[in-house]
Amino acid sequence: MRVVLSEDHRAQFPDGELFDGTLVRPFECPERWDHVVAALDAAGLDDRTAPDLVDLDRVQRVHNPAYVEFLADFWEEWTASGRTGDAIASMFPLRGLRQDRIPTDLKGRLGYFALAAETAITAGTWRAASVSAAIAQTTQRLVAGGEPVAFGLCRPPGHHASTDQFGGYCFLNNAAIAADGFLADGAERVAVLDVDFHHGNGTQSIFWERSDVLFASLHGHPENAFPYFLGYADEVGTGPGEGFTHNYPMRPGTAFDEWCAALDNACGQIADHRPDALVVSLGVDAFENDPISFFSLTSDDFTKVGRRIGALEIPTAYVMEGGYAVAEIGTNTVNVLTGHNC
Ligand code: Q9C
Ligand code: ZN
Repeated sequence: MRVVLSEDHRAQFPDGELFDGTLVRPFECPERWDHVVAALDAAGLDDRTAPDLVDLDRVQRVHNPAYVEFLADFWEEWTASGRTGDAIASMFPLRGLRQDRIPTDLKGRLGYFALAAETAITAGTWRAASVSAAIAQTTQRLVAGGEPVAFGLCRPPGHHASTDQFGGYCFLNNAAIAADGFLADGAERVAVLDVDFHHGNGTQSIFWERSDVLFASLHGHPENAFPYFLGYADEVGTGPGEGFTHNYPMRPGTAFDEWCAALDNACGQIADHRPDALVVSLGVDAFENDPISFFSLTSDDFTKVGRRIGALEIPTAYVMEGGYAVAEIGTNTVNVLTGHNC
């Protein structure tokens, strides 16, 4: 299996994550990547490829150009204004406030494009996020070119990023960029399967009105889990996209039997869609010991997840999303990938 990766991910590592009233060491940390690489090494998955340069025209088929410009330029403006710390949003265009005006003030602009306050923009954010998107693009291109399956070790993750919002550790929606890349390369139908513990709100919103990209997500119930305000079962898409979004919210303590039944349903819906390609948002934070999640999948369960996805026999691009049990993230991720091929 081809694996696409880059050391440039290290550029994204904020000084702190806003958590329970203090700044803690970010859960989304560079060692996550090291543990995945170590597990790939141990499993003999050593067919490594560096990403091509990011294709920004394709990124802008998914993301608002003003948002991309914001991400690319913000840090320079932030430091030019005399600030030295990371940029954390604290005011957002919420209920009763205008959403049709982008402030000129930097904190106003930051809040306009932010979804949540735990995710800081740092000196290296654009570097890491754009390379992460490039990894998704190269992974997609390998699969479009005939590889039956490939893995993009994206970091930072992407599935919470919408067309013009960052948050939940995400800046550019790597999975959506890959899915759209398949369409740009001639696919008629694509599916995105999101098995990260958190709802893929960004991916859902990007494809909400479209019938060519089916989106299915298994996640912690929004009454109980981030991102809280999307991911209910009655969200099915709208207009031409109606019936092409499928949500499986599940409650705290959900174990593999129930989770796997949802996966099986989602896989049936994906098969019925007859996609030319599949993108998997591969978060492994459904793991029992994940520090910020509440499902109880075991490491062995992840092998079965890969086997179920592989049984679809659809050309598949896996892109890394979450997973914060750092010591086990490698085993869990690689178990999915090796399960896919057996
Ligand atoms: N009390 C991904 O897995 N908030 N993002 C956590 C915990 C943010 C997760 C708060 C979680 C974002 C890609
Ligand atoms: Zn997650």
